[in-house]
Amino acid sequence: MERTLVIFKPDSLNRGLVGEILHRFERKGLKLVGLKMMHLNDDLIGEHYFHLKDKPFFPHLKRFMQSAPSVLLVIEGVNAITVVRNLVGVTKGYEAEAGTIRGDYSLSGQCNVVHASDSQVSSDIEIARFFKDEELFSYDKIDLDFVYSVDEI
Ligand code: FUP
Repeated sequence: MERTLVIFKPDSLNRGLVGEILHRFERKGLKLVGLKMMHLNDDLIGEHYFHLKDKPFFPHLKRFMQSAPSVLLVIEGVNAITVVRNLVGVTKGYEAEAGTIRGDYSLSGQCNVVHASDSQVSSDIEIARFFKDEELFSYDKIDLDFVYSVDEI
């Protein structure tokens, strides 16, 4: 099983999309193991978007990400990192395929509703950045035998 970090960005909260998008992850069969609301302070934004800190759009991105709280999730499943990235779609909402979250809910390269970890290395770092161990839950989800075949888990 893999775990991956998802952030519902301030546009999701302002547009009232959190429940609808969370429902998509649940309907897919993925397991929710962490959930909280946070305001992302300067340090967290600086770390999370370190790879973009020299881009001209970084100040706008930071202002946007601090314009409202975010809702953060940790999601678990077989191949969860790839599965969630595929559900989310490519970065720019206006390029994302219809049927993906960004493709269905975003028209913007910045206000693209959600973030999802892009690799095992990133997900490990991002989960540790935003969640304490005691904020993550291990439990038996009762539909497991119908979400995966026995040889898949
Ligand atoms: P992703 O992994 O799809 O979230 O994409 P990136 O890490 O490349 O970008 C992170 C965030 O930077 C995007 F979600 C939105 C923001 N961004 C902009 O604001 N403008 C751009 O041109 C590209 C990215």
